[in-house]
Amino acid sequence: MNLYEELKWRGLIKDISNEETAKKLLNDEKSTFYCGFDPTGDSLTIGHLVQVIRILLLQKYGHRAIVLVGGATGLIGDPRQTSERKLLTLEESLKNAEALKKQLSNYIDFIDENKAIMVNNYDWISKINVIEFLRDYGKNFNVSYMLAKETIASRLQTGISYTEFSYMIIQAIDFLHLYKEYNCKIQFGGSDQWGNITAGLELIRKMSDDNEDVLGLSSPLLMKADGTKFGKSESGALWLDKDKTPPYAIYQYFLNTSDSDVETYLKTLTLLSKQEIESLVEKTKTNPEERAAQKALGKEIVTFLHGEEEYNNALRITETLFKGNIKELTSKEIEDSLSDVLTGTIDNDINIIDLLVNTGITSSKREARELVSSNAITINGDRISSTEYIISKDQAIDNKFTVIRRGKKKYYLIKHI
Ligand code: 545
Repeated sequence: MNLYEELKWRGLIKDISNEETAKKLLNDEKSTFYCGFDPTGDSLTIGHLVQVIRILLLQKYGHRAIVLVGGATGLIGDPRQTSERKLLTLEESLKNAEALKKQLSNYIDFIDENKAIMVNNYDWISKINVIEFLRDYGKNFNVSYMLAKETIASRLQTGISYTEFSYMIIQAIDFLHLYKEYNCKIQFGGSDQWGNITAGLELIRKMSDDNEDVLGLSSPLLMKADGTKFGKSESGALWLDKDKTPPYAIYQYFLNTSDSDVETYLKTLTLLSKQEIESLVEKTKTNPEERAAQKALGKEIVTFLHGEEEYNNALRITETLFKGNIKELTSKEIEDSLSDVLTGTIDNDINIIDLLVNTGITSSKREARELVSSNAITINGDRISSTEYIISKDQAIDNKFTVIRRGKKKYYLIKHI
C-alpha cells in the first residue's frame, strides 16, 4: 500500500485538488507539507488529533512537516458557521500560541529540521502593510469568488465583518509564503478548511511561475454514527491537556465507542497498521462483548497523548471502579473519574433515604428503601443495608466525597462542603 492508498483506506480524504498531483507528491517524491492551528485556545482537543496523526503518517513516508501556529490568523478569526468571533488580545494570542507550540512538541519531534519545522505566521504577516496587502494580494481575489465560499456564503444572512471576510486571504498568503520559502507544496486540514486551502492554491497559481505541483487535501470531520458530536463528554470538550481532561476520561470516552464507530476511529486516530485494525474489527464482529477494538483504541490514544504510565493508571481506575473497590482510589482519582456523575453537594449529615430521594438517584422513598434493603446500594465501597444509615462528612473520602453505587454499574458522586 502506498501513502495515497493508505490515506484513502484510512478515510482521510474528503476533498482533493488533483488526484494525479496527489499521487506524484505523496507516492513518488519526498515533499514538504503543512497544517495550521490558530491559537484560539490554550489547548488542542481530541478533534485535532486527526491532523496530528496525519502529520505523523506523512512523516513516516519520508515527507517533511511544517506545523504552523497562527499568531497572525488567530488575531483575525477564521469565520465560524454560527457567528462572529470575539477578537483575542495580542497577549492572549501569544500566550495561547506558546501553549499550543509546547503541546504540539509533545507529539511531533522538531529536533531534526529535515523532518519537522514549527513556524508562526505572525513572523511574515505582521510585516505586510495595508497598501501591499490590497495591491499585491487583494487584486488576486475576486469578491464573487470569495462570496461563493461556503464559510462566507453561510454567514451573509447573519452578518460577517470585513475582518473575518478577509481571513482566507491571509491563509492563502501563508501557503504562498511557505511554498516560496520552504518549497512546501501540500496543505491539509479538516473539511472546514477547504475554502481557505483552495484560496491558497489559487494565489500560488496566480503569483508564482512554476506552480503546477501544489496540492490541497481535506479530511472529513469526525462524526458519531448516531449523529451526535464527536469528542464531547458530559462535561464538555475532551482536551489534550491532562489538567483539563484527565487521561482516565479520554480512556473511558474511547472505551465507550460504539461498534459502528470504532473502525473509523482506529483508522483516523491511531497509526495501527491495516492488519492490526482489520483483526480488531473482526473481533468486534465475532466477539463484541470483549470490546477488544475499543480497548485497543483507548490504549493507543491515551498512551500516545500521555504515556504508558497514565494509560496503566486509567486502566487501574477502570478496573477498581468495575470491582467497586472505591477505597483504593485517591480523592483526586475519584474526582477525575466521577466528576461527570456529580449528583449533589451537601453541607450536613443526612439520612441515606433522604439523600437518595433529594438527589434524584431514586424517584421515591419507597424505591430508596427497597434498594437499600435489597443490598443494591454501596457507599464508598461498603454495602449498606440499614435505611437508618447517616451519610456524614467525617466518613467521606478525604472529608470530601461520598461515592454511591447503585447496582453493579451506576455511580453517583456526592461532594461535601
Ligand atoms: C491558519 C493559517 C494557515 C493555515 C491554517 C490556519 C488555521 C485554520 C483553522 N484551523 C482550526 C484551528 O482550530 C483551533 C486549534 C487550537 C485551539 O482555523 N484556519 O486552528 C482546525 N485545525 C485542524 C483542522 C480543523 C480546523 O487546526 O484543520 O479542521 C479541525 O479538525 O478547524 O496558514
